[in-house]
Amino acid sequence: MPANATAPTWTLPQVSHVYRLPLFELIAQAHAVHLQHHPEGEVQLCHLLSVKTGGCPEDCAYCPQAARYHTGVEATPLLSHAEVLAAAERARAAGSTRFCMGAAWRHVKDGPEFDRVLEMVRDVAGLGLEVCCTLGMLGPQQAERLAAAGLTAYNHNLDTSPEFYGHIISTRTYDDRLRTIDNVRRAGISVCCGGILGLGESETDRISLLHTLANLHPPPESVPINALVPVAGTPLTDQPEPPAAIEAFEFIRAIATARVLMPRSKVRLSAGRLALSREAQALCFYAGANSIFVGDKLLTTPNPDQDHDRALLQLLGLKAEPPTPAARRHAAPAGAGGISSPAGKLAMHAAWQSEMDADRGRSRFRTLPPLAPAAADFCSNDYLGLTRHPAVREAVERALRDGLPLGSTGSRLVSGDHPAITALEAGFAAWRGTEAALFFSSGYAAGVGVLSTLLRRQDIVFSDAHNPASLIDGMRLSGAQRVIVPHNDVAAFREALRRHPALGDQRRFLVVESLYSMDGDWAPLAELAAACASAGVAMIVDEAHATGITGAAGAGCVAARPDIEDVVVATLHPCGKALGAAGALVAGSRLLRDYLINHSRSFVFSTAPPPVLAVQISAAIRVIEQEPELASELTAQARHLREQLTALGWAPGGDPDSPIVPLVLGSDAAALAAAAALTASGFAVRAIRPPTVPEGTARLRLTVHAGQHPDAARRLASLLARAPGFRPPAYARDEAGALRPAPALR
Ligand code: SAM
Ligand code: DTB
Ligand code: SF4
Repeated sequence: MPANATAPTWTLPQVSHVYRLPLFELIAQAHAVHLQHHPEGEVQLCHLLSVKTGGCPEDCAYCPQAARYHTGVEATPLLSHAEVLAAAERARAAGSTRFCMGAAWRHVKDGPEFDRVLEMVRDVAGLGLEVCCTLGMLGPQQAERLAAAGLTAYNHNLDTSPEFYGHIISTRTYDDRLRTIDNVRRAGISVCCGGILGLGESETDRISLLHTLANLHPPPESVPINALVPVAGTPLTDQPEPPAAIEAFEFIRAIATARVLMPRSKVRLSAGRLALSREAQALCFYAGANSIFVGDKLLTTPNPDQDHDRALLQLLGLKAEPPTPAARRHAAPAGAGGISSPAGKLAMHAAWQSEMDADRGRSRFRTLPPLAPAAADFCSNDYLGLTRHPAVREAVERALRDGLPLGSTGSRLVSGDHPAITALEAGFAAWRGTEAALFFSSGYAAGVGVLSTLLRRQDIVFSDAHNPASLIDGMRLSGAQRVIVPHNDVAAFREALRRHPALGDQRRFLVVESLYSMDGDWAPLAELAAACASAGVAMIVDEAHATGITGAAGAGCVAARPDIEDVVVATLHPCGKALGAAGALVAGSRLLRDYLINHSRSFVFSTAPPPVLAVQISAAIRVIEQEPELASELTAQARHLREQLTALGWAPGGDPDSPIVPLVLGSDAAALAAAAALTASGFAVRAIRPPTVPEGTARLRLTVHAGQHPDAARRLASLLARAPGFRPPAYARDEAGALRPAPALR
């Protein structure tokens, strides 16, 4: 017999009566009902994962994932099977017994993506977890396929009352929703259906929603009650008078009423817990809520820290619902079929192999190429040739001869500072014109370390759409709300500032590169800084490709520019490009340096770079200061290569004096073929493919170098012109500088 089959049908006046009982009476009744039907003090922990985020065509006024609203949620492709399985394993290890996968789809379509979701369902179920999906509207056959794959439950919310629904969503009807729920039910999948409070609905609407839910036949086995998580950019939040947050007591009333009306259902205290006090959550549990979503993220919005949840449950004397016997079997220690048993390892290798086979099929499989031949280097970032400069080599050799230790022996906080490193930091700060600098072990460690430290979870960070991975990962790790700004678009940035004001103690940051590695164009730093100055936004600038080749004494775009410097809290200077070494310096105030030494985990927990690296970088900086002609020659080489390509009908990207010269070819295969042909002729050239660059813009990223033979650029261009099958790229820059298909060139 299905759960709730014997539940009474509730009339609207009855529901209204329950909902409006004096609060303590309502909670007492709900608690009593709860004890009759559920184990006392048990809460099911569930984990949510957005397997396909953003880009949804629907217009749900609360939802950050609707494509039509500018919420900063990026549309991303369906996650890989391995990513989902790994997340499910982690969820299970952390005590969740239910794993819910969400996709921002209007409806489920048969096809390869749905096939992949079915595989995910099958394998997550295989871990012994309850599996729930929320994928939008569902037809009868698709529901059956999900059931066959082992789906436990399907989440499809009514969201609000039938009367208020039209104020919130216009692209699908209440009846559409009921049809999906019916299809789920008929396929034998259990129904998870609830709503959101705080959309601006009235008390009568809340009563009507609960009335509708309780009268589904049978009522849903699972009833998520969400409080609106307001997200800037959604119409609900951006209107002149956004709805007031739902009052905690109203929320508790809704939970308690749901418990009384649907005695056997799991009542899930879902989105919005960050805005509920621990005391309010405690009352929800007492009133019959017996499930929460754990993990620091719901689908796209933040959720309480899992340790805090654990502490709260412990404080209240509640315990997590135990895993099913199947899950316990799966979680058995190594040697009994766990991940480190031979079978687990074999399965893991098979999974990696199949993922990489798929990459190969899409021309996405990468191998480490042999060292670029010295002959014609058009791919390295050794812009000034400092990896081979005699003065740098001499400095390194002398230091080693003088007994410089080869390793740093540990992290700087533990092993202490080597004078070569402190000298580099002082020298670098003087060159760059800041109070201080701090040496990180790599550019990636600096990007991740600085951003994850300076940005707080409650902050807003505006991020250029073409920022590199190190910055993206640092921003992600910080948990700050990320607003993606179209590449180098100052007007769009000003508009984003307007749309995302700082509330309360929120801080706002802008994160950009000064010279974009894959596009070869300079950021409009002065204009961006002016916008930041008037809005009280702090800037962080990654000078990876600008350090050593531009600005005062070659120290980058921000150096000696007080108009920009005034809003910049940190500049990042990875040393693997023009400086010809590795590691990275972060420049700024003394306070910044102290703060990073104390809080930046990638600094604190990394072994310090070997002192010889500091000697090498210090020597490289001296060369840059003493030989400014290297940077001038680089600019001349860049202009020369662009002229050669343009004369032959190509449309190289990037700014005229930038040493990075992208030739966008479109498809991965075209870029790979072009790179292979040039390599075969003695040119070191690399194809750059997604995800490093946006889909459909695979390219050759050509770089020029001081000291390069002037004839090399001409030979490269003419080879491109003559090579069979090559044609001028299908992309060119429009007046605004954006890459656009260029049919005239085809
Ligand atoms: N596209 C699918 C659908 O609508 O069925 C699945 C994903 S959708 C994000 C799942 C549910 O999350 C929505 O029905 C809504 O109840 C809830 N939700 C979405 N955004 C929310 C927000 N900002 N605050 C609270 N709940 C939200
Ligand atoms: C539900 O009712 N709440 C969960 C689950 N079902 C899928 C989703 C909450 C999403 C909150 C907004 C977000 O994180 O994007
Ligand atoms: Fe799309 Fe679901 Fe968000 Fe509505 S709630 S916009 S259907 S992802």
